[in-house]
Amino acid sequence: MLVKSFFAATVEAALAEGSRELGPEALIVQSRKALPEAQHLGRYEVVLAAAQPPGKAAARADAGGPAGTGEPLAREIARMRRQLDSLRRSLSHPAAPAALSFEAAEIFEALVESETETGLASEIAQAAAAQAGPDSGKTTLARDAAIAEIESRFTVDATLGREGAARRIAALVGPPGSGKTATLVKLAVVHGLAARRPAVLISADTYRIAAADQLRSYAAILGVGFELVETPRALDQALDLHRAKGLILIDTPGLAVAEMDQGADLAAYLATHPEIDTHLVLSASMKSADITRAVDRFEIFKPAKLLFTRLDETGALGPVWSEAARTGKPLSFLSAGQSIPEDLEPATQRRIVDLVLPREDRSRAAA
Ligand SMILES: Nc1nc2c(ncn2[C@@H]2O[C@H](COP(=O)(O)OP(=O)(O)O)[C@@H](O)[C@H]2O)c(=O)[nH]1
Ligand SMILES: [Mg+2]
Repeated sequence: MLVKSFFAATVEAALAEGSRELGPEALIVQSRKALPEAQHLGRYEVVLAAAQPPGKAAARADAGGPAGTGEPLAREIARMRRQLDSLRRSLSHPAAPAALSFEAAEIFEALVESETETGLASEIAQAAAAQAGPDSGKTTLARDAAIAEIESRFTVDATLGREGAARRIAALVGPPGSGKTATLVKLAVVHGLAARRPAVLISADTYRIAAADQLRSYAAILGVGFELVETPRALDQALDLHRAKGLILIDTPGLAVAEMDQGADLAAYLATHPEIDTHLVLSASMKSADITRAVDRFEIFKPAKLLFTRLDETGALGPVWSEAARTGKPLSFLSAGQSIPEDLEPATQRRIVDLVLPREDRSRAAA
């Protein structure tokens, strides 16, 4: 076993020099900013370990591992190669933290792949590195630390209406086509019909005639009440009229960027009635920056929760939890398809974490 430090102006250069000297199979023990006393040798230090210097490498493929772990050499080399690849890829990312263990670098890479906001991905990876220590081979420890860190950054709240209130009132707001009406019908089935709670569906969507008709038809099929309201005042009256109902769900017009003004009165009404639980409905397949813009734009409604649809249309859930982390708003429900009501599920941290940080064996199998 040969352990050696390589210094250079960049991590990449130090790595390149190290692999030239020790061979491409060399294992990275550590990469960090050089200590002050070694700064004259180069800004970064990469510590590499090799089983033996190249050339002298023995052909005893099933001899004990280089660290004396008893692991067959071939498997050890394959593992080192994966770690090197993974570290190289993540180090080439502009937001990658300078010094990460392999395990933390792999976590960073998985998070970036899930399109988690890079600053957040970097913080999670660093926290995982700090918890698991610099030692390699502690994949589970680092992963558990990363999971705990992710879970501490966002919340879920899969409830409708104020908990404990005699009647539950919820409104769905969001951009056109985000899935408000479809989700509202799913919620009516699960939290109304299935929970034996008398429900009424209210449509405040008077901009598109067909939109209200769609909800009216669903209400008829489900056998629940339906009201179309044109103004916040009419909404107020409808809420009063249906005060004995256990569940009231309010559908709202999908407001495009240029239409936000038209929704100002409704927004003001919902924002000032805390008994109405407003969920902002967004498509998980939207670009991350567009999700952030939509969240900021719909803040006039003061939505309490975020509800994501179209999980079936994206493999990258990073933006979903990054947005929950950024805003501090809990995730309520997740929709992953058009089936009513099967494709609606309560948001759980476990589900989100499983999607953004696939298990080691699963990501390996897929690679
Ligand atoms: N694939 C998929 N389609 C969805 C999902 N949720 C809603 N949709 C579909 O998206 C389209 C627009 O939904 P709609 O509820 O009318 O959007 P709204 O304008 O926000 O009311 C409809 O065809 C829905 O069936 C989902 O989770 N996955
Ligand atoms: Mg609609």
